Amino acid sequence: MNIPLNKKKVLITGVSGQDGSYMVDYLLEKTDCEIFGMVRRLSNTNYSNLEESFNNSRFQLVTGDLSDSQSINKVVEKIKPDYFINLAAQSFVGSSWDLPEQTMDINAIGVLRCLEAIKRYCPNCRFYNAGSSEEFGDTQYKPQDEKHPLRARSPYGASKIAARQLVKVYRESFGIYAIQGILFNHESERRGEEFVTRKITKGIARIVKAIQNKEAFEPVRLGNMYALRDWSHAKDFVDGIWRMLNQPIMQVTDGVEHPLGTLCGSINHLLGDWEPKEYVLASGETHTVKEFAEIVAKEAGFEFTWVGAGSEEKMVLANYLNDISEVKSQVLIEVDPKYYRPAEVSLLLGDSTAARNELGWKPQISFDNLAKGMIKWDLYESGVTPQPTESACCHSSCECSK
Ligand code: G4F
Repeated sequence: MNIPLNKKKVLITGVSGQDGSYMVDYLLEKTDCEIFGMVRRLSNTNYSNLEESFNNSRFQLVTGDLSDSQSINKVVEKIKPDYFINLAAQSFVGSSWDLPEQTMDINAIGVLRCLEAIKRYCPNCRFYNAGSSEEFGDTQYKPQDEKHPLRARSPYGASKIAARQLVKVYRESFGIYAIQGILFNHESERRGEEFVTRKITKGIARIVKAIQNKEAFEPVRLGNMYALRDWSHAKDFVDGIWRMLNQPIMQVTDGVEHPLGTLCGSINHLLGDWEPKEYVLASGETHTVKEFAEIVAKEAGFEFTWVGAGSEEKMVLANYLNDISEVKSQVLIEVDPKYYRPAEVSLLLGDSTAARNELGWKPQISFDNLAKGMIKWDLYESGVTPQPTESACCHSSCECSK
């Protein structure tokens, strides 16, 4: 492990996943930090999201495992990071009913292991833990802001609430700059295929390819298409996370806040009565799974109609590039009750006013462009279309003004 002396050091867990890899891209571009990506020692590794980062000497991998405190202690003791961004998790809500203990162990006890390591080896480190709108569960009002009660509907949601409480305890007991953001759904072409957005875009791309090859195809099978989610692009959220980690430290005198500085490092123990805040990151729009599927199918060139209702509802092909005479199957999407969850979070709609006003954060990529960008990417990956042209700044769907 090559440890630099002067530059700020950032330790990121979950670094090969969607959020971790975008965080690496962001930090390499926007800061001069040295980045340590923590990965488990696995025989089957997939670092495809990190391919470009490996060319940068400011990025390196280290080995550690959230389920093993010794390995975390070792990494933290050696690196003594200035920032510790914990993006590793059992992040699939659907699996959390089948793997409740593992979910709790990684998502809650894993956080405790990180906090203990920080307390012991680098108490001035700033710690971010990935929190979730799933903590709001059966929501009481909309849009949901930071004050919304925590009412989990899944073992996953419960594990994130437990982690939030641990982060709070370590912040208040030991003066550690430890926060857990409240992130609503965020997606991209790096999203895992078990999540509904990527499952749809991969599935529709597979169908386009089958039609091109004049082959029959299986439909995409989904659960509850009427769940409402507040979806954004993951790229926008890593910017929000970094802003949350870099709130200026304030000193509270007679109830009034005065800035102490923005540098992390040796001033955390002066937090005193001031605490860093935990913010909601969200687009402020909510859409059904069905709406997402419609945008994707249209972008892929399909004309379709919906037939049936409930578990019989289907998206059926009406036309494809003006000719369906040679198409061998007709159903693009159908419901399979096996994907229904034991308890559903029906409506998520976030209120990120505080992050927008206090951190200057704003998402750049719309829901529509997120869906279109993802299907374009999957059509390319399936070999149906040439590579989408990236805009100068980031992504084919990006709307930012650069
Ligand atoms: O894509 P999903 O699996 O994401 P979910 O459960 O909302 O959780 C994601 O967002 C959270 C933030 O709010 C994160 F904390 C969490 O880690 C994860 O990133 O499901 C979205 C919705 C659900 O209502 C689900 O029931 O889509 C519905 N759905 C319908 N059919 C399906 C399917 N979900 C999946 N995964 N697969 C289906 O076939």
